[in-house]
Formats: sequence, C-alpha cells, structure tokens
Amino acid sequence: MKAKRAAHVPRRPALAWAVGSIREVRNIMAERPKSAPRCVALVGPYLSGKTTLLEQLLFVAGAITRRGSVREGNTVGDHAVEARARQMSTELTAASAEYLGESWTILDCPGSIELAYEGQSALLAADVAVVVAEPAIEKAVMLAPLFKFLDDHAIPHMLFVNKMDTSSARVREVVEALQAVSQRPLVLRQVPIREGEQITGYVDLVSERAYSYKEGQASDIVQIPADVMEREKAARTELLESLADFDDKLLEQLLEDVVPSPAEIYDQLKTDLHKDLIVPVFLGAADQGGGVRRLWKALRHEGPEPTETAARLGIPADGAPLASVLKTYHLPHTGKLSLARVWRGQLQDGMTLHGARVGGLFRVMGHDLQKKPNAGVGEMVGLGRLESARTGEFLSPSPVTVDSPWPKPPSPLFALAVTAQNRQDEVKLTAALAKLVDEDPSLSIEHSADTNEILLWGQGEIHLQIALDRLRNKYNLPIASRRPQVPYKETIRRSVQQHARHKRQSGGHGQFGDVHVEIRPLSRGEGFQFEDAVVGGAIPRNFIPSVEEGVIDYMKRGPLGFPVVDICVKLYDGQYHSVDSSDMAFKTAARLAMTEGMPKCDPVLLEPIFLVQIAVPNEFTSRVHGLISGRRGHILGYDAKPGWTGWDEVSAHIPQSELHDLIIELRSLTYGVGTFSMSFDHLQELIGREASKVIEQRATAVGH
Ligand SMILES: Nc1nc2c(ncn2[C@@H]2O[C@H](COP(=O)(O)OP(=O)(O)O)[C@@H](O)[C@H]2O)c(=O)[nH]1
Ligand SMILES: [Mg+2]
Repeated sequence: MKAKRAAHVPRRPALAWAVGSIREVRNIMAERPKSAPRCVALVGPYLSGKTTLLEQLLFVAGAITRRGSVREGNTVGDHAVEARARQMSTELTAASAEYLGESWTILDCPGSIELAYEGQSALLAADVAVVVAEPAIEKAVMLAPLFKFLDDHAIPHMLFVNKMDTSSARVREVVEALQAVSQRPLVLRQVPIREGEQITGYVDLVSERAYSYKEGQASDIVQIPADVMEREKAARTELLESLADFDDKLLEQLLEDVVPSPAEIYDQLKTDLHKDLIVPVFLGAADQGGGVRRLWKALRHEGPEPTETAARLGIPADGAPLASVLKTYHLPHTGKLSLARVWRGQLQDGMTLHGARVGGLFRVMGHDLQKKPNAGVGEMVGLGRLESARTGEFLSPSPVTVDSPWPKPPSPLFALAVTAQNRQDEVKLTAALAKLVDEDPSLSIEHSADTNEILLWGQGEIHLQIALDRLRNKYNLPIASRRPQVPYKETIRRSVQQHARHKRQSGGHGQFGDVHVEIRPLSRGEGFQFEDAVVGGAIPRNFIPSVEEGVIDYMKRGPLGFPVVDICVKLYDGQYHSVDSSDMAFKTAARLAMTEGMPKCDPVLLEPIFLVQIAVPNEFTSRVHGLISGRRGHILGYDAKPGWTGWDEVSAHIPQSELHDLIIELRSLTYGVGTFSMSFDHLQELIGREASKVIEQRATAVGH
C-alpha cells in the first residue's frame, strides 16, 4: 500500500537532514558483491545524444582509447553505412565495457519513432534503461510513448537530461514537463550549479557533495555554493518525500524529523528503481563528458542484476540454459548473427539451440566481433548461423516452455511499391527482402494481388528509405520505389439485357455460341453472382460453366479499367449448334455480351474506404480533425485512448488514396508521437473530378 504523506511534514527540512555520512556510504558500497554481467539500454528521442553518450561511457570505462563523434562519423554506434550517411542511428548497436571490474553491455537504440520496435526489444532484454532527453520543454511530449512502454513493462529506468550545456530552461521546469508524460514520479538526483548562463557543475542530492565539471575528466569536488544551498535543500526534501511515498519506515522518520543516512537513502533509491516505482533524474552534457561518470556510478550501484530481470520476464530460475534473441543481423561475411542475452546456464560454441548448431559465439563491440568459447548468465553474445532464430524468441538446448514477453511488431503505417532496377535481380530481391524483414520485424512484405505490386511496409518514410539503402549497400541491389497503387474497383448503377453471338466459319470446324444475359447491380459488398435461368435446353448444361467463366474473365477489367464487383449476371436464354458449339465459343460469347452490355449499365468507380483510428495526446486532437477533413475523411467520433492518460483516439473513415502519407503529416503535427491503425472498411462510389482523374491515369498506365 502506498503511504500517504502527512500534512505536517515540513517542505523545508531542518538543517540536520543535510548532514550525511560519506564514510558510511563508502562502507556500504565496498560491501557490495561483484555483479553478474549487466546490460543497459540507451533510449530516447532522435538527436537527444544517445550515441554520443555511448561513446563517452565507453571512453570513461577505458573500452575505447579515443572518443569518436557523431559529426565525424567515427563512433562505435552508428557504424552502418546508412547510419553514417544520415548521422543518425539506423539500427541497434551493442557494445561491451568493463567498468571498475564489472562487465556491461550497452545498447544504443535508434531514437527515430519509426525505428522504435528495435528499441523496445532492447529494453526488454536490458536490466535498466537510461532515457536520454533534451532539456527542452516543448519536446517533452516526444517521450510519452517511451515512458508508457517502460511503465507497462515495469522496466527500471533512469532519466539523463543531456545537453545541459545548451540549456537555458530551468531544470525544474524541464522535469515538470517530462513528469507530465511519465506515470512514475521523476526524482531529481542532482541540482545544477550555474555561473551566469553556463552550467559548471552539480550538487548530488544524496551525498550532498558539489562537483565542478572538467571537460573529459572526472569532476572536482567543491564547496556547495551559497546561492545553490537553498535550492539544494528544497530538492533534497522532495527526493526524500518521493521515497517516503513507497516506504513506511522512511515516512515515519520524516514525520519524526529523523534524518535518514545516505546509505539508507541509496538503498531506498535502489529498491524503488528496481521495482520501477521511481525514475531518478541525472543531468549531463554527453558531448563534453559532463555527468557521465556520475551516471556510470549510478548504474554500477543501482542497476538491477540479470537474475532480477529474468524474473521480470517470467523466466524461472531453474532449468536448462536459456537465452533470448533481441536482434538479428545478416552480415556480409559472417552470415546471420543473432544478438542474444543469456538468462540461465551457459551457452557454448557448437551447442545445439533451437534445433541448429551454434556456429560461433562472439563478444560484440559495434561492428567488431571477437570469438569466445562460452557465455554465462547476464552476458550479451552474438550467436553465429542460427538461421531460424527470430527476434523475441527464447533459445535453449531443451524445449522452451517460457512464453516470450516480447511485443508483436507494430502494425505497418507506410508502404512503397518496390522493384529491382535491373530485371535480372528480381529473384535476388525476394531473398533480400526476406532478410530485411528477418532483421527488422517492423518491416513487412505484401504481394498485392489487386495491383500486382510488391509492397514494402514499415513505420514511415525514413524507415523504408533506410531499408532500401540497406538493399543497395549490403546486397548490391538497386531498387526503384514508388507510391503504391490504390486498388480501385468499379460497379454499375443500372441493369441491361444483352444479346451476343460468337460465330466463326473458318475451314473445317466452326465456332458458335449465343447468349442472352441480364446484367444488374448488387448492393455494396455482395460481390458477384451468376444465375442460370436457361430453360428448355436452349443452351446445353455442359456449356453453362463456360459462360460464367467468360463473365468472370471479363470482370478483371470493366469499362472504366478496373476490376468489376457487386454485379449479378443472369443467363436466361441462348442458342447452340450441335457441331460448332464449344466451351471456348460460349466463353467468348459471354465476354462479348459483357463488353457490349457493361458500358450501358452506367458504370461507376468504387474507392476503398478505411476505418482509421488516430491516437494523439489530446492537445493535438483539434489538429487531427483538420487533418481528416483535409483528406476527404469523415469523422465518426473520438474518445479517450484506453490505457493512455491524456490521449485521444479519433475514428474516421478515410479513402485509401489519402492514407499513403498520412503518417508523415500526422507526425509533423504532433512532435512525432501521433500514430494510427487502419483496416479496410468498405467500397464507396467515387464520382466527379476525382473519379475522372483516376480513370484517366489508369487509361494512360495501360496504354490506351
Ligand atoms: N551541445 C551538446 N550537443 C550534444 C550533446 N550530446 C550530443 N550532442 C550532439 O547532438 C547531436 C546528436 O547526438 P547523437 O549522439 O547522434 O544523438 P542520438 O540520436 O540520441 O544518438 C550530435 O551532433 C551530438 O554531437 C551535449 O551534451 N551537448
Ligand atoms: Mg544515435
């Protein structure tokens, strides 16, 4: 039960609270046994500084000897050609480091919302996440989906407010804005020391020690500046009060004005982090290395053990060796590599996992792989040649009985029709696309029967451009891509009766078929019906299926150029010839009847209408209304999005032809966080100028 804070707890503590025993903290820390190898995931919006922070964490730990920079394109993260070209992370990067004798894997997750699935997979496998955010109040909303995911899965996470060197915003206001999108309380662990506009250091709120930043080096311990003292006290009280919300003993102490020791505070912070009850907030400037050592220490002392993470994932402690795959790569020379974390037992090279033999165990450092003989609990390891391993799967030498908690890939939002630029590459294309989807399950392939196109589906335009670049760079496969066609249909609005005769006398065997049909419209969604109303053997039974075949054949392309739906064709009379009639002749006669009859039936274009559910923070709901009406949509209603505080879900009917780039506009209206789901709903008549345009385009496309 959550303890309520009593009204009389002073907001400002007595001075006595400030006195913490540093020696005591040291003692407690020294007692901590060495941890198993742990894993931290760096997540957060695009450009917040994750790849830079990774580089700094590695540098501080001594895992690399010089710091690369994103601008110079020489970081451990972002090693892929596509990433370097864009100066953005395009896929998950894993790196290994030892910090003060303990092993860590650091996962640098791409920040783009279009690549979010990759990050989600990393988060599930990590013991703790560091959410990297910019100190910009207006950008706080970008973190809403991420915080939601972390809280839904109870993943322990810290917040690292980066780029403090550029910030003029007050830390308090930044944290307030971020708090608005996090269900868990954000607990400030440091207050900045400012000199003019510059932030020159910070005060740690637990140890109450002040540090001044030194670029690229450990900070100096300094006196707490007098003008910071008051803010420090207030922030420390808040920290303690947040912790007291989850601990009755601490609450009692506060009520009785007893000062908890730093050791007690650290303990409580650790417990609450592990249970995802609070989110500690650290400050820094990754580019300059500010706050990086402080973050390392927090990870070291407060980061959960892999056994705790295994329990969070529902993995029983006992059983055969077990690992889970969080990402697969298809590498040019190495072949398939599955990045996996070991939860139980030990994996060995050559072991049979998932019915296949492991072809190499690797320690992963960006694009560098080092062979190793085995991997134990907590370790992150690259597994060679497990062709069937998929993201989110558990691997074990024994049958796996644990359900994977990995989320399903998000449903696709954006598509391009793709073809190989060189015709001879078409077979290669199918195989390469399969590999792309294997590496990134938030991509998918659809073969559209209606338009005869190969559609590559993904989470947005950038996502697909990266995928196409990968085809070019990795598989030497240049690709042409274009906007997918809309599978328009057509139908009719009035009935006709039509007679047609196919008769040919050429040499020996002639051809003869004669049909009378009635063509009439059906209601939307009824499809196609064929009625046989022939009486008295005017057409022998065995020819009647051929008439239907001829009709169906015709319906592939109606008078407007599109597949015909929602019609009934009744065959009510005809004639035959005992020698010259054949299946072929009746099929041809039926086609003829349709070709002549259909244009008289007042044909009309049908366009597919989708049911679309658009989800946005409610401050953007009115913009969504504008977006829908701008796309010939029809709003059906809106409601609070279940499970999402402060979010709305607007439902609408929108023509498919208006959906292609919907996600692009939606994101530009909502700091990237708006999203939608869609499903085909019905076909609807399209008339007027819109229709003429579609029909004209179709006619040019097929060369009329
Ligand atoms: N001023 C400043 N710039 C930073 C800081 N950290 C990262 N950057 C810059 O922000 C840009 C994006 O950084 P990057 O690490 O690629 O961000 P990511 O998208 O989160 O991986 C790069 O140009 C970095 O040099 C920082 O603390 N201060
Ligand atoms: Mg990055």
